[in-house]
Amino acid sequence: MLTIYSEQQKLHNPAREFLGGDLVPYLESPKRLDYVLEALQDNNLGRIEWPESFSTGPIARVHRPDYIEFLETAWQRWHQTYPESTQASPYCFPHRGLRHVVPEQIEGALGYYSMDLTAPVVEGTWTAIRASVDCALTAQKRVLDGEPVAFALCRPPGHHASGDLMAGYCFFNNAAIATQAFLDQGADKVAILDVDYHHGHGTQAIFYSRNDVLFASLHADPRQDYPHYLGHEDETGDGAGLGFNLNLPLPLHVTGWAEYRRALEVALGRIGEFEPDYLVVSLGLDTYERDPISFFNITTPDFLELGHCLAALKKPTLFVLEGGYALEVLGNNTVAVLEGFSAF
Ligand code: SP5
Ligand code: ZN
Repeated sequence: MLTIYSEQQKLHNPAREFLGGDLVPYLESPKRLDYVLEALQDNNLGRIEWPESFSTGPIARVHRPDYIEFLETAWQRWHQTYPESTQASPYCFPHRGLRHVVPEQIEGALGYYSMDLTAPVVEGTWTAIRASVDCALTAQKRVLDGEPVAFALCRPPGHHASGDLMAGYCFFNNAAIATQAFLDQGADKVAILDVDYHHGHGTQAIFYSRNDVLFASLHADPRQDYPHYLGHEDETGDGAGLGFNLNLPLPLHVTGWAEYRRALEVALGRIGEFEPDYLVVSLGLDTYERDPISFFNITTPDFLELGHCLAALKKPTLFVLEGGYALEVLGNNTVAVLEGFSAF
């Protein structure tokens, strides 16, 4: 399987994040890329290529221009205010009853463009998030040009980022940008299947009123885990998009492969019915049984099965890496899905 990867993605390297009331080492670490690369190579999974460089044009099809400009300049603005600081984080947000006007000052602007505290901007963030999008768009282009499947080894991940909000380690929504690129280059319909443990609320929001993109997601019940405020079963789409959003929330602790597979069949059935030209998989490996922040019980052999199930759709497929924080096994779990897909 063809993999697209860029070393520049490592330049986003925040030291810490807020978790459980404390500052802890940043879980979405650049090391994730090394573990996945190493496993791809050890298992001879195929060619690994660098991405092409794309302009911000395809990003602007999904994200607001002022948000893109904000991300490009945020570090420099923060650094002018706090020359000693190594990461920019918001602390105040335009909550219920407050005005949604972009503040002039960087701290206010950071809150305006953030849903939570877990997407800190550092010196290398802009370069890394552009490289991450480049990986997704290069892999997308290969699939468009006839490659049956490609893997975008992306980081930072994207599925929590909406049109103008960063969240949950995500800045630009790689999967959404690639999906929109398929449509802009002639596809009529694209399905996104999000198998990350967390609901891909950014992706859902971006396509919520659209009927040319089916968004289907299996994830931790938002009543029990992040992103807490979106991802319920009754979110089925809006306007023309009604019926084109499928959420399958699953309970923490008791979701193993048997339960997961039943929900997966529902999602795959709906995708089959939709008859997409392309399938984009938001591939999170944080459903793994020993993931440090997640509570499903999916095993490495189950990931192989997952790959099999996805291949049964028989669609040109783009895999985009999202979450997965059990570092030592992240590579093996990723390879399991991709091998399961290829072996079908
Ligand atoms: C891309 C991705 O996987 N982003 C995930 C961001 C999750 N950040 C919040 C983690 C909160 C963990 N709390 C777990 C408590 C469950 N009872
Ligand atoms: Zn996740």
